[in-house]
Amino acid sequence: MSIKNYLRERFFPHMWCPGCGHGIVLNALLRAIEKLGLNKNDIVMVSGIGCSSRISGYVDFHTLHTIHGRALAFATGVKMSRPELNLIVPMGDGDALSIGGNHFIHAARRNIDMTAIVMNNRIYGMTGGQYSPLSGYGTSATTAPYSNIDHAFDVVKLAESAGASFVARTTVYHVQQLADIIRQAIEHKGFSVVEALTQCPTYFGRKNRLGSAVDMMRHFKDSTTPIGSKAKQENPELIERGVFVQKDTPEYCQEYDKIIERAMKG
Ligand SMILES: Cc1ncc(C[n+]2csc(CCOP(=O)(O)OP(=O)(O)O)c2C)c(N)n1
Ligand code: SF4
Repeated sequence: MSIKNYLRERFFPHMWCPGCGHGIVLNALLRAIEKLGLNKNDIVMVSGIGCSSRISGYVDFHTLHTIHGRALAFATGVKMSRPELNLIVPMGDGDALSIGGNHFIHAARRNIDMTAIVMNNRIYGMTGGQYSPLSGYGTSATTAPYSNIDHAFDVVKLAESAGASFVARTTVYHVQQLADIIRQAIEHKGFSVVEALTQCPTYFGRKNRLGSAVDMMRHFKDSTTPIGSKAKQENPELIERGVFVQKDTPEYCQEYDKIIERAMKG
């Protein structure tokens, strides 16, 4: 099936600013789905609120555009009632890890089979550039005009320690790797987390004087390296890209089925 069949063309043009990285994530996601040959009727995309969450308007799957920070809770409900469907949950860093941080931890802990894509642009884009938990110490935002004193945390480490059975990170510069990682995440049986570093030139870029969208993408190229590379040993500041965790852990819906079976036997 061609990629165009996965798009809701009537919803275009999209609402993203010129140079926004979110469209690249959409592109990579559709290429991953095309490669897997999934039927669009077997896919449910659940999103919350944010520029990133608007992605659910542009795909011709079953879609739920829900409330800020609660996409994983809605997705859990869908998956528990229709476990045969493929659940994809795109979230901004604010949506996933600020207001939605608790849901993120517990979805990972349960290892429920769905793919969470954290579109990390280090800012609240939709509401005008407030700092997010991933903005980082020393950055600027509309709510941190004299510099942010909150520290960021590592999404990959959080997801891993909370129990996600597939955890990966890459950037929108590395678009082929992004499509490949999303494909692997969808194929994986369990809670999969893909952190996609992406640019918000309108707020994070402008507030932090990072130049154009192209400059920001170049920065993703220069500031990241494959997991375990020699470059990382020489420069520990580099951010690693690739698949960090891929393991077999009992999946929540399957475990729940066993409980039902036990209960029926009395
Ligand atoms: C309960 C609730 N609180 C706050 C908001 C306002 N709000 C909408 S989107 C958003 C943050 C968006 O940032 P992020 O999730 O990082 O996505 P981005 O827009 O950067 O892609 C906030 C605070 C809301 N819609 N609902
Ligand atoms: S405000 Fe930022 S995140 Fe939102 S569409 Fe514009 S560039 Fe993208």
